Amino acid sequence: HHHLHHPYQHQSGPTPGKNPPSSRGLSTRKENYERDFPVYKQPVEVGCFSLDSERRFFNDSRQLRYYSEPERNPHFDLKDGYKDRFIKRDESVKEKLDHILRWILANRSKLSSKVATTASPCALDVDFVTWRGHLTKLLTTPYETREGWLLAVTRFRNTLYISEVETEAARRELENRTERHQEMMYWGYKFEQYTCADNVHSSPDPGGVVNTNEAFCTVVQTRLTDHRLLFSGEVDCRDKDPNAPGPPACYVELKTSAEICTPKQRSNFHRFKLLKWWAQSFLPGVPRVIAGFRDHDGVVVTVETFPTSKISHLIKSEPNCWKPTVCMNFCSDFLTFVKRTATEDNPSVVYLFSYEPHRDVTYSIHRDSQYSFLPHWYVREITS
Ligand code: 0WD
Ligand code: CA
Repeated sequence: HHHLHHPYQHQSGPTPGKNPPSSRGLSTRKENYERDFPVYKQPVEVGCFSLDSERRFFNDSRQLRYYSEPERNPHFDLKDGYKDRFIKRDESVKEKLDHILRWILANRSKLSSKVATTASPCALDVDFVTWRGHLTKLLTTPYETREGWLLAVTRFRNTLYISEVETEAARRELENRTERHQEMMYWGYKFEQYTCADNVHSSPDPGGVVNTNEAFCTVVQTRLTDHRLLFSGEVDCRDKDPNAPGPPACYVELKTSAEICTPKQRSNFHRFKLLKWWAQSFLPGVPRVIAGFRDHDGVVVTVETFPTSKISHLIKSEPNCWKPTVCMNFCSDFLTFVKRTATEDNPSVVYLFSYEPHRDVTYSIHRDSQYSFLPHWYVREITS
């Protein structure tokens, strides 16, 4: 094991094929990231988009739903409708950043202070474009001991685009999902149907069809240390009250989780699940996570609210628990590492960053490969 004071190992510049991986990695050891909390600007919503029941893109909030508070002990049956009222998104279609890129093209004027000229290489006034879910994975990396990740990065007009690539292990897991596991993945969407209404004045319709093609996504801009970020994340619903604060403060994240019966289950919930919930909602500034705790038979027995800002205090009693500062400092240092590494500005070049549990982050470089992800329609439109 390494004993480094700095998260970076010595880097002798990108001479592909010559450096062994150990000489150009980024440490993922949590001890290296326990410093002051980095600057993270309050996230601002700059737009939103919707994906309809056929996964078509709309530059508006038509799929935004309204939170309808259930009873504290509702007895929602999450199994209902799995066989006959469920339309599942085709997971074999890899959408990469396409929806975000479509949003950028439709809203380009909002993202550039300057009039685009050939002399100005910075087409967008941001350093990174990605999904919120990819950033969540980065935040939790120093505590992730089970699953690795692959992130493809392309520098184009001085903006770095980050898009996930499915790992071999994830693909195998997807293939080997049991019938029980498939059904359990439906439970989360069914909980949304019990608690979300289509309009301010309507009520949830548990008798309807659950269609996982439908989504409402917020697009937020913020800054982590010296990294200007633009990312999008799916939002489950918003506060019904018209006097509620504006987005993202009115947004609500819905979760389901197994009910907690033993001290061991409680500790695991704090150490693993609350870390993921906190990271996901903290990034876009979603203030509330509402959890439906279900029994082994898929019936929600209690509903509880977790204010995002209180989650990190809740876990302080837990021995060797996670720390928000470690998550944010690792993410900031990873983005610095990406900026230094992905230097060639070329839409068909991919820098592939790889994390395997208990290892450093390493990278490899790929030209015109299967990993290229910026579509021609985007490159053409941005360049013209
Ligand atoms: O291409 C990819 N590798 C991915 C694409 C990975 C993750 C997401 N996506 C896309 C999809 O277009 C989806 O609409 O991202 C959108 C959601 O993005 P996100 O908010 O950045 O993702 P994340 O924070 O991981 O998940 C938020 C919600 C999930 O809710 P829970 O409560 O389980 O965290 O988005 C859903 C899910 O409901 N979700 C997805 N929907 C479609 N495709 C996916 C996915 N791959 N992953 C999570
Ligand atoms: Ca959710």
